Amino acid sequence: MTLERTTLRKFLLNLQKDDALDQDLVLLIEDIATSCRIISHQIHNGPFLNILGATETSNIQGETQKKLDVIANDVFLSHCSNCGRVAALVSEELEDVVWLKEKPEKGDYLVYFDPLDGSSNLNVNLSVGSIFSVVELEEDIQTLSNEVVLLNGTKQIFAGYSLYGPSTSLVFSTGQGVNGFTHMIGTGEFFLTFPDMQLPDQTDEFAINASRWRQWDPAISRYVQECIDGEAGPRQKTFNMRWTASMVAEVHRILTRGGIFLYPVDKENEARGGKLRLLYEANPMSFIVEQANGRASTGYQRILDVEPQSHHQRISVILGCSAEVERIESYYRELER
Ligand code: P6P
Repeated sequence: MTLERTTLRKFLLNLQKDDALDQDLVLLIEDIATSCRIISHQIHNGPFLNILGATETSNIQGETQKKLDVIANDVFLSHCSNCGRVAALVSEELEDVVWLKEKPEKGDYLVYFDPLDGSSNLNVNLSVGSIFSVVELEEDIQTLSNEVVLLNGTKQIFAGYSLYGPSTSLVFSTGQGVNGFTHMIGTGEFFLTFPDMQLPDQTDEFAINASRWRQWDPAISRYVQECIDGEAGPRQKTFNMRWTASMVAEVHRILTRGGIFLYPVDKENEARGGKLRLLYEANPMSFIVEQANGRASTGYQRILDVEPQSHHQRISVILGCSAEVERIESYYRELER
């Protein structure tokens, strides 16, 4: 059966043949996939490798780093450096941009990644993921400054994630829809298993950390309350709720069966701009969700249009089935009026 399946390499070379993908980007995506294979192996053998604990260090976010946060970051750094066209790397785990070239040129790549998202799930054997995206420089760079990487999400030419769950999924888009692959233990191959992922227009499932309800703004409170009111309320249907504390797992579930994910700015996190980071969490996931016929918004504007002010900037994230995201946007507009 597997002989009839499409490997990642075959899929990418088919895109390249159609001139939809540059050879260098094919190589970079393969290196990212290799990083995901290595991280998957580390995670699934974590208890035997003494790497599930925390380190003594914190990252720029002030979060205590797990040993696997550091390992995953190093894996991405080393593999994404193979491609001669990668000019810089932006990682959630590193304070500053990592420059690989003294004189970056037009056409070089910037790689943004969260090497291990949701790592608080590691010690309890729940899903975690990696998030990554690539932007192509539109001009030669004269000065290596952090500001160079502050490009909005519409500039992405590739975005994807790897979900380390019961199986390891690799899902990405190069702007021609969304396709998902599953890692076959043993052969190490990624085979195409979720071709052309599309979000349904409607859903009856929402994902939010409900323990934060006291902090929510009225638009979010209204939306969640109406979901909970179910058939007796204005939505006139029953909703289900999920929360896995892993954005990658939430997005994969939403891509697979629909839904909406909410991590809005609230009274507790508004001083920091929210919880999730724009460049290497919200932008890649928004690119993927839009490519799958969904919508991704701050509540006030399309996430991909947000002009970054700093490379670890946080942002409000509401993404998933278009009708649900549009409903919340309408609630924010009503509040403004
Ligand atoms: P909370 C993981 O730390 C993360 O960045 C996302 O993957 C996840 O959706 C969210 O934070 C979980 O946040 O408030 O449940 O800890």
